Amino acid sequence: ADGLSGAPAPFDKGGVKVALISYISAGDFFQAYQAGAEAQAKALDIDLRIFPGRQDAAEQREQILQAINLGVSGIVIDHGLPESLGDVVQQALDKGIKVVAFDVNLNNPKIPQVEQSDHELASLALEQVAKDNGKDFKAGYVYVAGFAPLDRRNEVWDKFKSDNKGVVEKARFGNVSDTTATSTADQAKAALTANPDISVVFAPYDEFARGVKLAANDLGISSKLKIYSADVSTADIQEITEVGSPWVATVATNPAVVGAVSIRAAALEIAGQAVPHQITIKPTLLTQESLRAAGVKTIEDLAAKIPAFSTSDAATASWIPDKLF
Ligand code: SR1
Repeated sequence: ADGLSGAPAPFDKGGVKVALISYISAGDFFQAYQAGAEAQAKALDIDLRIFPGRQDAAEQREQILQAINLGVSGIVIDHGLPESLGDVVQQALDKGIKVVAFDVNLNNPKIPQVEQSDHELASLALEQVAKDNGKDFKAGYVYVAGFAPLDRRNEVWDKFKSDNKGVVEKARFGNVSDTTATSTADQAKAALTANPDISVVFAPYDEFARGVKLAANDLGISSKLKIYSADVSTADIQEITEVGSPWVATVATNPAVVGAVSIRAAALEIAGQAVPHQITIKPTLLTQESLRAAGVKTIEDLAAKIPAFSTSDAATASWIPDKLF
């Protein structure tokens, strides 16, 4: 470790240990988030220890204790179940370890919370739903309670339904696991078969949307269904823009940028510099039509066209390199 010239201690010496502890590692969003965190850590000469997430609350607790024993200066917690994390996170804070939370509400004034502005994300998606379908339709909804971003998006869906009584939620399903898309596809098949009048599915997580699209394809109903989601990846762009795709819009940030912001927030905390308690990265609406018209095929194409997909001004400082992608 050589350190960063002009950086405050301990980054001037380099090799600062930081742990990234995820609840979920599978899927495009989480892989890109981790890649962004790794790129930012490398640029800061951070020794990043990555603990893979297997949707296991007990294992995530254990990983936090392991990170404490490794002598890390900071821990980034990426998703998780708040009720199982409070006491071990407090142990880390008591040892002077800085903690940053992404998409898990740890409700502690000492812990900066990173999120993708989920209320705005869901609002943009549902505005597009209303624009394309009016306010009188039968809907399917994919949701799993207990995940902070999904719970925030759900608040907006609830309000959308109560403001628009012609929108009827006929079926609700969902699953978060290491096979989210295929398990959701099985549930979607049953829901769409039982409710053939569903014309819109709000699936605010790309793995959910991929599952619903698979089901629509298997049932041969892609032409009479419209799917609206959150998140984007190169694979998602291909699925959205392919001929006849029912996946017509998504609202997203670049997850790699979110990963980088999370590491920068931890670095600022470790350096004793100010970090806002709430750090939000704003999402962008991406419709099938706009992606096709702009010839966007990859996340890199998006980064070239939309500044928010290449960088964010959240949690920056003059000593932190932030041109990573
Ligand atoms: C299970 S929670 C999945 C969501 O977490 C991140 O906020 C992504 O946007 C994804 O939709």
